Formats: sequence, structure tokens, C-alpha cells
Amino acid sequence: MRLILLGPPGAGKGTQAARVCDAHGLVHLSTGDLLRAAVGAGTDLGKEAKAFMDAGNLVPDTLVLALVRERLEQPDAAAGFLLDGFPRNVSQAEALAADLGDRGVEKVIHMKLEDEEIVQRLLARGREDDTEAVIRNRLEVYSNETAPLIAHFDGQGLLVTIDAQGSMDEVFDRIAGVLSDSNAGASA
Ligand code: B4P
Repeated sequence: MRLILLGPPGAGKGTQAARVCDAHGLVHLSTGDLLRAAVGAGTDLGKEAKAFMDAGNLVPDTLVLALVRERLEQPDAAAGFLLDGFPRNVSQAEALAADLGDRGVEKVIHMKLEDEEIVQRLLARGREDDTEAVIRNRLEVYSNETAPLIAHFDGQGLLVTIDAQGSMDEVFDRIAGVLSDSNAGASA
């Protein structure tokens, strides 16, 4: 399976991605995790990315694409992957499609959640970029740059929207339902 989890910051993409990858033996590629690892390791890329992340802005495409390409080129990714937090804008989506060619993404799961629930979840998480002002900026960046991907993938017939409100188990069950439907479709 080749999947994308799309949704606003704090929708629970990272939380659900880990569970889905465990259940289906997929490589979990989180650009947020890769960027935080680069920042933690003090690489040149990490140093460049840090100021964007601290402000809640998108890291430039060239940096993010370099990380994604390096990970997708590793042999284990050939068996299937889940992209978590990537692509974040239309130009990243187009670069991904060009890289993958005819082994493109099969499904995009859009996790929908109201802004106020997002703010509460992220304030409770308390990561360095989880202050209220930065969260509000991330929501605005999402609406301007990432939300257009909803129509983009819908137009390609790849999008399924699920409600990301509710417990982690309830949300996981909704995603599992989408994936079992698509497996049934594939084998029909
Ligand atoms: P990300 O790491 O992608 O972080 P996120 O969107 O905030 O989190 P996510 O949706 O994964 O939520 P989570 O499961 O953790 O991005 C961070 C930054 O990196 C961006 O601002 C940007 O600067 C940069 N970046 C990343 N990718 C990029 C790209 N492609 N291009 C450019 N820049 C990029 O859940 C959040 C919290 O909610 C957790 O505490 C969790 O425990 C809780 N939670 C989850 N599910 C819940 C539920 N059902 N009920 C209650 N709480 C729940």
C-alpha cells in the first residue's frame, strides 16, 4: 500500500500513522519527525529548517524533498509506505507524483478536525512549537497552503475524508474501515 495521511496540525496524523504502519507493515515516513531529527543532530539542513519550524511555517520544499527522496529510495519502502505530514502543498505533491511515476499513491486519507479541538490537543501536547500563537499560525498556513490538496487529490479520485474527532481507537477504526474497503476493491 502507498498512502498519504493529510490533515491539519494536531489532527492525529502521527498518532494514527504509527498504528496503521504497525498493522500493515508499512514504512512510516513523517517529514515532521525527519526534520526534528535533523534539528536534533545539528545537520546543516536541520539548522536551516529550525527557524521555519519554530515559527510554524513550512520548511522550504527543497529541504523537505531531499529528506523524502532519501527515505523513499531505501529498499524497505518498495513494499509500501505511509506519508505523514507530506506533501504539505501542491508543489510537493507534484514533485512526489513525478518521483513515483506509475507506482503512485493509491489513497489519501484526509483527517478532518475543528480548529478549537486542534488547539486544545496541541496545547496539551506541549512540544516546543505548541504555543498558542505558533499553533494559530500553523492553522493559517494549513488553510492557505495545505488545504488546497484536498481538492487536488479529490480531483484524482484518491481522497477519502474521515472524522478525526473522538478517541484514538475510534479514529483508528475509521481508518481501518477505509483501508479494508480499498483492499476489497483491489481484489474484486
Ligand atoms: P508535524 O510533525 O507534521 O506535526 P503536526 O502536524 O503538529 O502533528 P500531527 O497531526 O502528526 O499530530 P499528532 O499525532 O502528533 O509538523 C511540525 C512542523 O514541521 C510543521 O509546522 C512544519 O514547520 C514542519 N514540516 C513537517 N512536514 C513538512 C513538509 N512536508 N513541508 C514543510 N514543512 C514541514 O497529535 C497531536 C496531539 O494530539 C498529540 O499530543 C496526540 O497525543 C493527541 N491526539 C492524537 N489523537 C487524539 C485523539 N483522537 N484524541 C485526543 N488527542 C489526540
